[in-house]
Amino acid sequence: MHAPGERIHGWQDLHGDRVRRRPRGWIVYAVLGVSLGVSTFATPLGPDIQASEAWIRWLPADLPSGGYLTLRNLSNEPRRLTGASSPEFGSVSLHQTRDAHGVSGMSPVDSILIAAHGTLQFAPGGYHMMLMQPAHALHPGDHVPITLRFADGAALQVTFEVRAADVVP
Ligand SMILES: [Cu+2]
Repeated sequence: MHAPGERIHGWQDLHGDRVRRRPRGWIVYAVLGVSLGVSTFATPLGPDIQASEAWIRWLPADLPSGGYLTLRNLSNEPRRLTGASSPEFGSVSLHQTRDAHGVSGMSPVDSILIAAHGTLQFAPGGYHMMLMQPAHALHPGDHVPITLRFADGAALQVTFEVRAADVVP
């Protein structure tokens, strides 16, 4: 795989044009232990959560946007995702869309467990990040940083690509 230092490099240019593109499509490499500006919270477990296919469904005007990605837990321990935040949104929350008695609705979830060596997929119709109060108008093609937080104190910054709503990834 890749050295930890190389992974760190992948999300340095959060708003720039140099978001890395790899042969198999763009993959956002994740770094654990970068936490909230409080280094004592960092958990030096290495990059054992890998994020990929991170995108935001663009919607016009001020409608809340949904954020989606795939997280792979490469470690031998379960990891619990407890929240997310972004300088680009006043509010980021974990949501789940569910069918209840034939009616689709969504509700906030406190946390999501990712099993050891498991995969958590956020996708329309299921888990998503509810992104509200954007600091700036978003446009398809923009790149937005979102920091994911885990129960063990680790944090993971991921760059999301804004895509038009009718584009199926
Ligand atoms: Cu929602």
